[in-house]
Formats: sequence, C-alpha cells, structure tokens
Amino acid sequence: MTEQSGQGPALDNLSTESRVFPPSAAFTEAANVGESAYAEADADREAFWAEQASRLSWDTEWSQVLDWTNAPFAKWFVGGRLNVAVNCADRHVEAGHGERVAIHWVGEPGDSRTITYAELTREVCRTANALASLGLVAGDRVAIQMPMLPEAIFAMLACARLGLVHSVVFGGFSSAALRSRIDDAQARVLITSDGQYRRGKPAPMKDNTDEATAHTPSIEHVVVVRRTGSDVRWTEGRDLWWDELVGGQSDVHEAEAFDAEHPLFILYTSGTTGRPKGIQHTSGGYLTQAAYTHHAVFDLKPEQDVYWCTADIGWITGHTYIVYGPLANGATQVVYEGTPNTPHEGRHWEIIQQHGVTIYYTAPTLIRTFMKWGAEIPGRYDLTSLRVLGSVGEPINPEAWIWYRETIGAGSTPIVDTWWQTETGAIMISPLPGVTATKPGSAQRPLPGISAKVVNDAGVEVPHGSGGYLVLDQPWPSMLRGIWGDEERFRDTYWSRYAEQGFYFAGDGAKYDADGDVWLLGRVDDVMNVSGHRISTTEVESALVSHPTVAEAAVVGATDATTGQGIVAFVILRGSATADASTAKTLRDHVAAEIGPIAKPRQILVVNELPKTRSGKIMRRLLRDVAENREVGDTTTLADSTVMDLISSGLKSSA
Ligand code: 6R9
Repeated sequence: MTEQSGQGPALDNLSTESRVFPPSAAFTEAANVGESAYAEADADREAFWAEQASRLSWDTEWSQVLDWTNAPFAKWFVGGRLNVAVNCADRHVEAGHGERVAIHWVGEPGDSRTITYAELTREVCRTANALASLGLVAGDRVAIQMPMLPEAIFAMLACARLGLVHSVVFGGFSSAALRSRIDDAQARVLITSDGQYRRGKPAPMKDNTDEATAHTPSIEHVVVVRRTGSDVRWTEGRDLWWDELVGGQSDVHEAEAFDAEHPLFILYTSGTTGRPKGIQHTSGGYLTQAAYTHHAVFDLKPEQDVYWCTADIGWITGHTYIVYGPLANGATQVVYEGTPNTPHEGRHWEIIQQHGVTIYYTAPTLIRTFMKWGAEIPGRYDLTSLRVLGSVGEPINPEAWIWYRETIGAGSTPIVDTWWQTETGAIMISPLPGVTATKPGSAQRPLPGISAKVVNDAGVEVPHGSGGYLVLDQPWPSMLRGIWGDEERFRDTYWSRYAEQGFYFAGDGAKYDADGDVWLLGRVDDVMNVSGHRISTTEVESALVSHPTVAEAAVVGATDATTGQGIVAFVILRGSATADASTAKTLRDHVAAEIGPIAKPRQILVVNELPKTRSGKIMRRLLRDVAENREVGDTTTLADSTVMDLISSGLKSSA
C-alpha cells in the first residue's frame, strides 16, 4: 500500500495479537443467528434481505428487493410502503406487548421514568399531532438539539410517523454548527430543551439554539422541552413549550404508510473538508438492517434482555441502536441522560445492577477511561446479568478489549467489536456472538448479507496477511442514499476512488490476518477520531484561522491513550500578534465556540513555519511525528527541508 496520508493510530500490538475466544456451547446453542446464516446469505443476498425485511410490518409488499440500475443511488424494497414509527411502537402493542417496558429512562440527578410500549405509542401519537398542528407536511425537515431525554426519542419517532425528515444535532455542538446544519437542511422547526444536566449541574441549552436561530430564517417554530426549569429568553409566536403544545393533543393518530425510499433522516458528519456532510437515510432498507443487525449482533431476546447503548442520539449509533433498531425489535432498554462519573465513577455499573442490564454497548474511549478509574470500581457491583458486550466508534486496542471482557464480562461474555459508519447506517463488520471465535482488536467478518473487501490502490483484493483500504463491494439495505443537496460530493467522496470497480470507499485502512479476518486500522483521510467522534482536520483549522490572531493553522490527530486520538494544532500567529501564556487557552476556547467542546485541541503549538510540499499541501504526517514525539520521517518532498528542524528546535526551546 502506498503511504497513508491518514490519521490512523499505529496499532502496533495488533500484529502480534493471537488470543482467540470461542463462544460457550450454551451460548451457541441458544443464539439467534448461527453459522448457516453466512452461507444462506451468500447463496442469494437479495432473498436473504427480503427475509429480514419480513421482520417489519409493511402496508404494501415490495415488488423488487433491490434496484441498483442507477448506482450509486440504491433503491431497496421497491414499491414497498411502511410507517417506521408504527414499526417501532404501535405494532408491539397490537402484538400484545403494550405493557412491556420500552425505555427505562435514568436522569442524571437521579430521577427516572419507565415507559412501556403502550405509553411510547401514545406519546409518539401526541407529538405527531402536535407537529402536524404546526403545519408540517411529509418531506419537511425538523432539527432536534436535545439532551438524552425521552422527548428526543418521541420527537424522532413523531417525525418518522409524519414522514418528516429529522436532523438531530449533537447537544454539544455550538450555535454556529447548529446554524449551518439548520441552514443546509432548511429546517422549519427546531426542537430543544431549556437546559440539560451535565456533571451534576444544570447547563443552558436554549441559549445556544437562540444564538443559532437568530440567523436561520427557515425556522418558524422552536419547541422547548422543560428539563432544568432554568430561565430562558422567549420569542413570542415562535417559541412554544413542549408540554403546552404536545400535552393537550390526542394520543390517537392514524399513521400513513410511506414509500420504502421515503427519506427518514439527515445526519451531519465530518468529511475531509470544513463543511459537514448531510448523510441521507431512507425508511425500508434502513429499518430492515437496523432491526436485523440488532437482533443478530446483540443476540437480542426481547422477552428477557435489558439492553443499554451508551451513545448519544446526536450520533448515528444513537439513531440506529437506541431508537430504530431496538424499538423495531420490541426491546427493553436503558436510556441514560448523563455523564459516566456523575455523581460517582460507578454510575454505569450501578445502573446495570439496578436494571439487570444484559447487553451493554459502548465505545473504546469510555472503556479506557474506566480502566484508568480502576477495576475496583466495577468490582463493587453485581454485573452478572451481562451476557453480551459491544464496542463501536474506533478500533479497540487488545488491552482494553481484554480488560472489558475480564473486568466487566466476568471473563466469559462475548465481545462484539462492530465496525460501521454514519454512511453505512448499521453494523457491517462484526463477530456474531454465538458463532465467532473472537479476537481482541478485530471486527473480523462482514455480517451475513454484507460484503466487504480489503483492496490495494488498484482495487485488487490483497492476500491474507496484508493491508490496504476497506471497500464495500455490494450495496446494502441501510446504505446512505446521498449527501443532502450535493450529489457530486456524494459521488466524489465515496464512489470515485474505485469508480471502475463500483466499490464504496469507506476511508478506513484495514488488513486481513492469516485467517482472513478483518482488522480496522483507522482513517486514511484527514478525519480524526476523538473519543469515537469524527472531526475533520480542516474543520478545526478553519475554526482556528477564523480567530483574528491566527494566520495559518495545521491540525493533526495524535495517538492518545484515552481518547484514541487527541487534536494537536500548529498555528502561525499574525505578524502583530505575539504568543503569551494565554494564547493556547484563548484559541482552544475559540474552537469550542466555533465547533463545540469536543473539537478543542488537546495541545496548541505556536510555530513560525509549517511543513509544505512544493504544491503547497501541508505535510501532516511530519507534524504527527512531532505531536507523537517521534523522530521526524522522510522530509525529501518538502519545499523547504529545514522547516522541520526549525519547528522541532523551536518547540524544544519553548518547552
Ligand atoms: C458508528 C460510527 C465512522 C468511523 C469509521 C471508522 C471508525 C467505527 C469502528 C471503527 C474500527 C470499529 N470506527 N467503528 N474503527 N473499529 N469497531 O462510529 O460512525 O461516527 O460515522 O464513524 O469510525 O474509522 O470510518 P461514525
């Protein structure tokens, strides 16, 4: 493989990892999905997905499973019609499970709420009636910026029920980030809350959305959930309290069926340029793969399991594995509002003990944080209910994987390391807990019905034992249907690299081990992965240069023991500006205000020069060497080969 320009962490220990953990005979015996699923799907992929689509309730059967004639724009379950919200709520009540708990909601301050499928259905109907009363019609966009409250889930499902397209914006994103997302999607309504509980304290939320909506003419109404009771500014006529708007509505709503390809949501994610991409997902295929993967990968038994995914609904993991997958499957799940160390570092284990959680799905960055806090903390709780553990968001290092299995999983629970993306909509590569002999650090094998390959620059599959780029060589039901308003960018980003072969380019480096299992090696583009959050280097660079003292900036993701990668910024100040003790803090705060606190650089280094190629491209690879305290690599393509010496010596003298 040619040199990677990428940000991928060097997972050196991966190449020597050889431990294997097969499932117990008892687990295999009772598992939802067995080995035969792979062969069945390989024999007839479309028939396999048609069978999975039959888990859902359709108003009209499809006439064709897949139409790929207009590739890369797929149509799945052509002509089929369904209502996504009915599939996630009403139908479970109709099947006699109205009293089953859908959501054990746990508030950060200790309050809680138990919501059955019958109540969920009524709440979604009320919310749908409320949104319809605002004049919203199928196809309109609704922005949602909210903490992890039940109302966020009601709002998403109410949109789905009405055929409205939701765009959930992570609660930690700044007003500027929210504003650009609202503008791009031309959202008519924004749903938010007065505030949120964060680390034991109420924090404002509506202040942030007010700053955004001061400049978003498309927004007609802002619907505000009361959470913290804090004071908010109020725009008469535009702003509406949720309880007043929704509270008085009927809890009956006749749902209309929508086409399988009706848009369900847009979710913005970072790309290699400063402008986030609005990833578009549709209804029938997305829900089919969300439900199937949740059933297969987590071995969900809706009658017995208590499932908990710790993601935020602002990310794709929250969309697919809190809202759509689990609720389509009639699961009982925990939804937790707050941070893992409020009021103490055992909060997650306390919740698992209290609710008897059986399936726990989290991110490597959090596992590493738990490791830092110490094994004695989970040791104080009864975690014996756990039977499947999941990981998502970034490659998991074998050390964290083993700790997770030993300390949280009593040395016996299968771990499913799930590789997927906002764009793929649902899990693509993962062990199956009743089938796969798992290997710490490897996502291993594409799921039944999914095809992925590791290829070289020419698009030729690499032999076992070698590395290259991960591609998806067959369409899949929950694949993105485009980038909102930008067809060209969709083709360019994902389909141009291997246009001849028609492969989807995932942007990740990967390798096969000797057995042909897949190991993910991190991004190969200028996208960083900080605590499982995708942030583009360009995005942070443009935030930095928007500060009046900054002339130029280069940002790299440096390996970080806890967050996977940490953001390190190299900045050149403008002529008149001089660096002093407060420079780094000022710039870090500026980035937080421009993008959000998650994008704050871990380190800001003021330099006089940046390493560039003759064509003017910043050589981030060299800056990463500096950021990771390594010997600086090959500098022969630099326009000025002395630049790195200047940077390195400048940093040493200022350290
Ligand atoms: C679901 C989600 C996608 C990027 C992806 C890859 C990284 C996610 C991973 C993983 C290795 C895993 N990634 N899961 N890398 N092993 N199990 O995280 O979506 O936020 O769009 O990020 O995350 O680099 O390309 P998204």
